[in-house]
Amino acid sequence: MKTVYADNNATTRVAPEVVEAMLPYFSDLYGNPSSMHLFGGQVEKQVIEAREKVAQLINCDPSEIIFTSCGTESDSTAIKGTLGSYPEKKHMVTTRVEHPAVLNLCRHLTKNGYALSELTVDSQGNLVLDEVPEAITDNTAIVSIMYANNETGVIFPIEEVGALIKSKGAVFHTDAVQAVGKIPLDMSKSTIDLLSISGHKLHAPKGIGALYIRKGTKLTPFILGGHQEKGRRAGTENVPYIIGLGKAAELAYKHMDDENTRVKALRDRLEKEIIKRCSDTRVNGDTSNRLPNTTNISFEFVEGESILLLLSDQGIAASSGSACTSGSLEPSHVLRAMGIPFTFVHGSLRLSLSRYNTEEEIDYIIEHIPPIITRLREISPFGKSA
Ligand code: 7TS
Repeated sequence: MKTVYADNNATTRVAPEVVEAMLPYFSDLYGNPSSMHLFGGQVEKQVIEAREKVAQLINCDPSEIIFTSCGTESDSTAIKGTLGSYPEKKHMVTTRVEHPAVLNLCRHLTKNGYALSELTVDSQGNLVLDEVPEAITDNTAIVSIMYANNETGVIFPIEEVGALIKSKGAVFHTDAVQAVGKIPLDMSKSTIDLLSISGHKLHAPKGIGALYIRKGTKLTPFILGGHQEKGRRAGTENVPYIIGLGKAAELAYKHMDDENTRVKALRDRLEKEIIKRCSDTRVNGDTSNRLPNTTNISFEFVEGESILLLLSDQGIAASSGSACTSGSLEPSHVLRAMGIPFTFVHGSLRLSLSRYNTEEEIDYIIEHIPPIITRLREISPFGKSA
């Protein structure tokens, strides 16, 4: 059966070049980079190079990057590590549309004596900037605001938020898991103190991430033990995966233009044709301020889960809301925060592309969606057709 993968915000294919780069580190080059002997020395240099490549992708100094196990660990390290460094401050600021890696953690921390302010978004999914200054007080330890939303792709005005935060003395964290590798980021010109990266969103394997820590930022380690990562994250380095992330970062840097031109054109055509061929649809999120690879479309009078199952029968992989929350059958917290009508929230479909998608695959999706929507509407109590 033909398959088309359009769920790249959930995870990506590991690039063949990444697999190739990693393989020697499972066999011949298995040393521990901290070891004094030749086996250690052989891999130490490559770990340094991988760190340089990740640093290049966001234009920071390599010493400002630590490797973690995933985006979630980077988020936890940033938030818990900051709270640990400022024990006198008991307030956090985030947004209602964060990934659960941030939102569930912050809400959990409110049970441990912390106060939380959750900023809202407008109907286009854009951050309500006016709320930022009043949300931050002298008691605010950390402001954690995602760079780009995983469900809609909407990009937040991070530097404008940063400018408002700086005068208040709070640490500024951004979960940039969906932005890194898709749009250019430049830490040399930024107000960001901490930035989370996840390998499996940019064609590295699952199980590797990174955290950017601006020089001079106070951060209590989340995992204590050995002296790895200059004492900022203990545990023997996951050398093969670090090499993989380095290679993926190098490729993402090289393919950035393609992502912003060819992939964007594929996404735009896909979205336009679906909207043209299906009635009672809407695009969720500000179409002029989005990641180049993501579209989130709602089909009124149908269930997103049913669309996914029928698409899957045709070999097409997509997502409704976020895979991380879909297990709970709760409608998307992101679309609800945007105030999208209930009947549209339930029929939402996220299609997220990558540099591996082709024109032919886009044609295949365009061909299969309208009959699926017609079929589902025919059996729905509303009796609508596409
Ligand atoms: N932050 C954001 C913005 C994300 O989109 C994800 C994963 C994470 C953190 C977690 O990263 P991980 O490396 O720990 O997996 N997002 C999704 C998604 O949108 N669908 O499935 C996973």
